[in-house]
Amino acid sequence: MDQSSRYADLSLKEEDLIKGDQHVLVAYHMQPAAGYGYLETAAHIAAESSTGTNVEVCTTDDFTKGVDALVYFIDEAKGVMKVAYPIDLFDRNILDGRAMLVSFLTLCIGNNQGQGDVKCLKMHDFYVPWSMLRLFDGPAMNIADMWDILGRPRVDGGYIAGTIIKPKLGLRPEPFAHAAYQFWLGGDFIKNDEPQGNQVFCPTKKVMPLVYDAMKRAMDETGQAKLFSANITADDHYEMLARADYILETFGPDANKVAFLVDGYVGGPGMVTTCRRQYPNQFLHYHRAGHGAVTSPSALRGYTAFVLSKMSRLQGASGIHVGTMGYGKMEGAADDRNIAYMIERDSADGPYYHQEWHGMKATTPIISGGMNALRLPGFFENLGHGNVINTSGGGSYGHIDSPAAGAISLRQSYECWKAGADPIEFAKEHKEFARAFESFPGDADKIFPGWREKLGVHK
Ligand code: CAP
Ligand code: MG
Repeated sequence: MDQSSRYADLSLKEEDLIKGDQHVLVAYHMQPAAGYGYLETAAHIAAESSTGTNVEVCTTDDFTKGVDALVYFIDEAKGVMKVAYPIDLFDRNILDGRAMLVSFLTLCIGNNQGQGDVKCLKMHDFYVPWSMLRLFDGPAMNIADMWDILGRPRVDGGYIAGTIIKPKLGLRPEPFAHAAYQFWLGGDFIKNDEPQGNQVFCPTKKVMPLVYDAMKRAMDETGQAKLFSANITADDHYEMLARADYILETFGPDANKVAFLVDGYVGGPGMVTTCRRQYPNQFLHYHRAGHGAVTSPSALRGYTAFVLSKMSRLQGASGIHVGTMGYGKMEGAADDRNIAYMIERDSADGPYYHQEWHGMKATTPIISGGMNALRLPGFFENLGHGNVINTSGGGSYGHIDSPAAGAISLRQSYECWKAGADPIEFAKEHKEFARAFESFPGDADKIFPGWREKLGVHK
């Protein structure tokens, strides 16, 4: 049934919709299934994503039609469609009248994902009007709070050298804590790996006291504050709270040095908001493991990594993994820097919409995935700054001297880039950075051809 007479109005002007401040706007890449018209399919998507279904129903009244989502733009040749969603469509908390991200997902990336008349439907951008933006929690903490704890300026406090306890799973409490201690002798920040929790071979109530002891010893020995991002991901809300409360109690006077890691994609908005609202004094670390199922360029439905990151700022993520923009091991490209700019700036352009954040705190880009001291300079050059948290697992525990040397090599890499120094010349004066070349020879050969001769390495 062609519903375009009701669910499409191509005379609507985007600037008027933005000025009206009453619509969430969404840009999708869409291809209809064979045999279906473009506008007809777009209108069906708008229907299923708001007030309709695949047939007329007798119960529809005039008020209903007033909150129809409307297709206001299509470019069939490029496969782009845009929909205006009246903000009144979205669910509000009965507790405080505020917005919830799950409603945005249920409507805008909900049933429309399974329609038989659609071959491809992927959200590439969305615009949130101020009337809706102010109803989201946004971040309570971000990198500025970490710089504070590390004794750095709250603005441009620079690169935070981090790691992930590796191996991903399999360490028991003592070796786990020792791995943390070794890295903290040179680095700032350690996170649980995304699946690390309360495994039977490494119970939370055994390992966390040992990690805290390792943190205290490392802080004593280095005279520097250290940070730990503890995974509290769990299915059950109360389990999550139990983990978080135990960890805060364990770290006691140093609880301010604990961030909470939430596997936000697999855990979903409920888990992220639970952490955001129950623990507003802790940095909310959003790990996105699993997102590739929908964000990968090979996925024909879902949404992009850009959309995921923009949604995370609304939810209140203090930091989210934004990928390595082609410099690490995961999918990504240099222009993914627009993801970082959208979550860290107060005013930024997405692929289809400009977004003003009206002072909502920034979400910090977290850079992870196959990174090491050799890959970082190119990354910083592409992004244009180093005000990020970087977690290099292999890049630290794979350094041939020690995890501490790995950590130091990461920091030296940032200093090299910041100084605009030539990495080979810089390596001649900085041992840990130089030894990163020998630790990761494949990367060194690719990024710095001829490095062996220049650094006098002959094996
Ligand atoms: C990185 C990592 C990260 C992913 C996350 C891992 O380890 O801990 O979870 O890279 O990817 O488990 O692979 P390495 P993203 O540093 O050893 O690669 O940040 O793109 O979500
Ligand atoms: Mg990981």
